[in-house]
Amino acid sequence: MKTYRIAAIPGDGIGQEVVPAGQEVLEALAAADGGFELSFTHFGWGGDWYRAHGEMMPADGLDALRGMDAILFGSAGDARIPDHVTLWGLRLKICQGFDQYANVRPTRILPGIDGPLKRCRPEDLDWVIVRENSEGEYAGVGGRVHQGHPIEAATDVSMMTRVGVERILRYAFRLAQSRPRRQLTVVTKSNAQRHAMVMWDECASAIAAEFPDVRWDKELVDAMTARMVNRPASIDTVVATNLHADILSDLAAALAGSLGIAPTGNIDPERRYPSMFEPIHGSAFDIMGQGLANPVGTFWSCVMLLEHLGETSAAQRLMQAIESVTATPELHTRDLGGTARTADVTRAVCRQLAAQTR
Ligand code: NAD
Ligand code: K
Ligand code: MN
Repeated sequence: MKTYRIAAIPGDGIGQEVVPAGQEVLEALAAADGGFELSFTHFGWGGDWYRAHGEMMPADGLDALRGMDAILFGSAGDARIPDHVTLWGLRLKICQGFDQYANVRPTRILPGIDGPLKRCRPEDLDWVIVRENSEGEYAGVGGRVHQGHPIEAATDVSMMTRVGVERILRYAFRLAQSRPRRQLTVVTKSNAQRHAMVMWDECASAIAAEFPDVRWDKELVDAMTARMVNRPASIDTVVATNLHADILSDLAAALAGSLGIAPTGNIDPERRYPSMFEPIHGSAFDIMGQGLANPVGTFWSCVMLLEHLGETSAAQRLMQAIESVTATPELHTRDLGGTARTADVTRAVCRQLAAQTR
């Protein structure tokens, strides 16, 4: 029987609550399915590791992950350490070290969940946002001179390469092509940012010619936020830069009901390295350690992990179990207006998975 090696990196804050919940659900699924086994390796990297070792993960940490089939991640972010240190020292180190250049973020209004949009039916909001995940605004290029002085200058250079732009656009067109509506919106800010964003537009037009069966359009990122609220049904697949898609996908999650339910995959489409799956949310300092975190975003990320491993039917069964639980108001966590706790939702999903096999 196939055994998949999974790295579990809970990281910080509620990552330490939702990743063990995700592991529990995946193990229940493997037990119920019987077709594959999972072998988890736990990595205690993050803020605590930083306080003990002066870094968020060991220098040779990527080597420890290299042989894994997939990574389940929680969050990088500790209230006592600057956010740019935690993010760059852990999550971005893995994303960039393993060239996980496609960050895929599905959004749907799950059964039983009320989004804030008044006239939006569940079928009107079924999106996938593809985020460029290796360069752009988060390329790490820039610096500060004369730090602390009145003449201080600081830059974060948004560096886009043609190779990087073409590969993410091609990935997004291919993904759009695989979805029923075959529709892609390319988001830029090419009116104000007249170099890299204009290159995006040019690359999009060229690559679109390779996908004559995909309907595509362009939107400026500011207008895109309004379109997401006003005309959700006009959107299907979206591709945008690292920063733009980061922001759009938190909005998307909120429009679908909560930041706590949204999943993501940091994918190396060429499969040279392990891909990493995580909820899109962060450490949630305001609720950490209280058992209040919604684990659904992590569970849905586990669905994406299984799809990536090719375990399609297991992925479908987990998604069904998640949806039957979201459809039950008594199993809604506080972010969804309910009183259920992380452990209640986890137990309910495991029970649902066990019931499916009977
Ligand atoms: P956040 O996502 O941690 O929290 C924003 C709000 O959403 C909070 O009110 C929180 O309680 C709520 N929320 C988030 N996830 C939830 C869940 N599963 N269930 C219920 N409520 C949930 O964003 P933030 O406050 O901007 O960031 C906190 C820390 O997390 C920072 O250090 C930040 O850098 C880090 N962060 C890390 C990642 C990552 O590792 N991928 C992503 C985002 C933020
Ligand atoms: K996360
Ligand atoms: Mn984000």
